[in-house]
Amino acid sequence: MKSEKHLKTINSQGWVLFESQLSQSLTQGLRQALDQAIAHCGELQLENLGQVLPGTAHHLLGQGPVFQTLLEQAWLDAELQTWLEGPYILNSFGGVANPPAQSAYVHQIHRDQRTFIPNFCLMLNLLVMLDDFLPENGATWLLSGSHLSASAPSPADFFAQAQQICAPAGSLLLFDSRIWHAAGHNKTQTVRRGLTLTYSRPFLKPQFDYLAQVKGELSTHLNQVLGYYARVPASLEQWYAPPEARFYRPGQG
Ligand SMILES: O=C(O)CCC(=O)C(=O)O
Repeated sequence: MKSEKHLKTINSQGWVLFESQLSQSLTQGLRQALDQAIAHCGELQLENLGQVLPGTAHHLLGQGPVFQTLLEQAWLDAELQTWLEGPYILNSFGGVANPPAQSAYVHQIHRDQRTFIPNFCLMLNLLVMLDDFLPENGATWLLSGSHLSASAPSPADFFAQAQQICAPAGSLLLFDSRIWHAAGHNKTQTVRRGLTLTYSRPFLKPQFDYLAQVKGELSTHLNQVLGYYARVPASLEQWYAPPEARFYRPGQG
């Protein structure tokens, strides 16, 4: 099975690249919706935090139907299930434009899972490239194998050993959330956009109530990914429900 082969790669180097997966029309729709979301979130950031976090938007589900479409299409579902050993949920759904000549928190060397658990993959990042990722526009730097290490590399060690992951728009980069990484600096005149999703095992609390952002009947996949099968019961009636109606269903880890 292909996902089994990739499992070895992600276990050892911490990441796998899937080039040119999304159609051009989906990629274009996501670019437009991300531009709008960045403008909207920028206004909120200024109003509430007193500053704009350059080129960043958070919790995109609910900020444009195309973001729900992307989730519904279940990209890399087999791989996510293999690496997270069963059903998984969305932990966060953000976007980055990496604007020219600006610094943002994503340029710092960081990892997205703050709690380091050795030998246990709790969360995976899915980076959806919406523009071509190139050395000059700040393709993401990843330090292969660093998901196995508890401590942060020094900047000198990081930039001596890390590599920039370059690929065409529409490519998907999946990596263990323990890996040390950084957005590159954009030295061109145009934005380099990407969506930054994380998926976790269902028992990890998501960063946002994504179920509350969607309306109407959802597919089984979307219910799973948005955490409908991993909710916290609020009454004994909800707790004493048959397995198929439980708030926290069997098989969710
Ligand atoms: O935009 C990038 O290149 C990296 C984004 C990132 O660091 C993150 O989502 O944690």
